[in-house]
Amino acid sequence: MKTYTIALIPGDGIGGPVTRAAWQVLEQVAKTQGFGLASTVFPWSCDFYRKTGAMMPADGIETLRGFDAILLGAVGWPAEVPDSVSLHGLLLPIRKAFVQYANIRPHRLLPGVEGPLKAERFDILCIRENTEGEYSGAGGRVHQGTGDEVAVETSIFTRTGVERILRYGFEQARGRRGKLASVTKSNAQKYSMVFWDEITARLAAEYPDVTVTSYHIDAMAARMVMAPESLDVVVASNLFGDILTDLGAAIQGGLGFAASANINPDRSAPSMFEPVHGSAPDIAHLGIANPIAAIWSAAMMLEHLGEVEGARAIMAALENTTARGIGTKPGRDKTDDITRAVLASLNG
Ligand code: GGG
Repeated sequence: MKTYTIALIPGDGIGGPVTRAAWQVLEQVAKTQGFGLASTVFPWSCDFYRKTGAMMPADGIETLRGFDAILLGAVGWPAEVPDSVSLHGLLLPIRKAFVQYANIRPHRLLPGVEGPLKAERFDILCIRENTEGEYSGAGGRVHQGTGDEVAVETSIFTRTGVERILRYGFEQARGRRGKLASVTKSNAQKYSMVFWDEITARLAAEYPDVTVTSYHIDAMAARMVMAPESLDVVVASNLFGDILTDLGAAIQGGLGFAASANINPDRSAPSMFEPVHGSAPDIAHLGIANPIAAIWSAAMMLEHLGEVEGARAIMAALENTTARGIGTKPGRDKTDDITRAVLASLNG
């Protein structure tokens, strides 16, 4: 029997309960599908930072490298640790060190979930560049605290980075409905984004079966609201992808439904799976975090590991659960009740 080693990083706030829910579902699927799962829990979080002065130990990346995959909950506790410290101390280093350059975020309505739009039939796969661009961390501040203070933050776009994320997008589009939307702001950002557009146009010649359209980020934001059904695969830079996928989450009913995968397509290091949402300190102790995004992310993990039937079983159980109206309204149902309903659907 194949056993997968999974690093669990629950993180902060609602990260704990939603990761526990996802793990319960995974364990049950493993039993029925005949594969094994071995977890190691890492307490890396803002609490860990408070105790040690770092979000993870100095050898954290090397510790994770040996695992088949990483399942993460949520990171951030801004009342005690600045978000810029927690994000740059855990999530971003993992994505960069393990070359998880493709951040995949599916946006569609699960049955029974009411989104804010009239359009109900959309199925968008957002692909966010995940290792460079606006989140490269290149910059600095001088003359701090004086009237002459200067802050500079530089986006870095490399040919390797842009080409590989676009190529990944073209391949995904080829396996779906054959449409790729490439998102920039090349009228205003005339170096990096024009570079991105040029690479899109060059690659398009290699994929004559894929229909490519370039959009500016502002037009794409409007399109995702006005005509989401017209979109298939959407590829964007790190920051633009981050923002668009919160919009994607909103049109699919809320962050409680937005799953994501940080993929290393070459499989040279583990990939990481996490709900799009953060730690939600405002509801962290209420027991009402929606575990659906985390469970959906766990299904994406199984698919990546090759356990396609297991992934399908989880998605069917999620759809069965929401179709019965469970977990469909933010804050109404308890995390444990939603999890129990998913587990029951898996059994049924
Ligand atoms: N579920 C992971 C998490 O805590 N996300 C919150 C967040 O701020 N993420 C930033 C990012 O995805 O770049």
